[in-house]
Amino acid sequence: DTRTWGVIATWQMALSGTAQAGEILNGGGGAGDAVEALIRQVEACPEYTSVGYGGLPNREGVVELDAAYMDGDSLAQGAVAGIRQVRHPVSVARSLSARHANSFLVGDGAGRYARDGGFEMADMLTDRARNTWQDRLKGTEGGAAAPYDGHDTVGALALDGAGSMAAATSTSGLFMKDPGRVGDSPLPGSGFYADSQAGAAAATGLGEDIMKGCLSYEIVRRMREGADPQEACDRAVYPFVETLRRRYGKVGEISLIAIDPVGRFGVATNVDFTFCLAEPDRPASVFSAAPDGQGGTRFQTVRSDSD
Ligand code: SD4
Repeated sequence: DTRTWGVIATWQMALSGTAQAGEILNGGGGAGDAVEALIRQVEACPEYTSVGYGGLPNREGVVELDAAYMDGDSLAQGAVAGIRQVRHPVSVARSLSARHANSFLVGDGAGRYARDGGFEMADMLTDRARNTWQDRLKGTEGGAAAPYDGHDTVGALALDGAGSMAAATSTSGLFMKDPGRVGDSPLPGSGFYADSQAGAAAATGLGEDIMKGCLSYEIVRRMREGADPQEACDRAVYPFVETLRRRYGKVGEISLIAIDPVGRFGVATNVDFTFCLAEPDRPASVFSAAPDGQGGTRFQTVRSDSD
């Protein structure tokens, strides 16, 4: 029996995590372990200023993190939002997914659950992130709201050799966000969704706009109805970007990834986007994607793990 497996994750920063997830899956490990390991690698790296340790703070200089986990077999979900001083928010989210109720916690309550549960606590603000924040404050003195940048969520989707799927996300959200602001990443159906019988999807970009279309659920819904992952991504994302432009008047960055129960992948984006994937005959590799301007997506290989 040569069941397939696959893992896909948002942004180039997920490359080494994707390689690790690939090893887990190739060795017969589960989709949940694969996405958690992938995301923990990105959370641990201080160089990545949009996830976990080293993530950029809110406008008061406090790092508030959002993360989620979903099991595609049981549909169990766990999430945290605005959690502070926790080393690995994704692991807290996964732990919460074991609960029938009280599985999505915010702020102090999320922090207390993590501390009481023995999760590693840490000061998540690096000197580098503090300096970036201070520079931005100076740059906007007396001015309007600070511009947003450096806000790349890691989203990961895996299919394991037993046919199970999982999704997970982790982010520090928008740099200079208001205290208490929550993005799409911990919200089921917007930032992520996984159903082992239909497929899985995850998002990165301006959460407020991703939420308007519940885009991760929308993509999974289309796969359930028979679309392949690329078709599902293209048809869910590009018309919606136009809808927002027309009805709301503007649209932020939106990028989605997807995988289906036979290991096919899909991506749609309205920016220059990078993502990583690994599958049995392909080592972890980085690809770039961009809209082709005709309702579809253009791809390029950037590099592979072995380069
Ligand atoms: C949020 N979706 O908090 C996240 C940020 C992000 O690329 O992914 N930016 O809205």
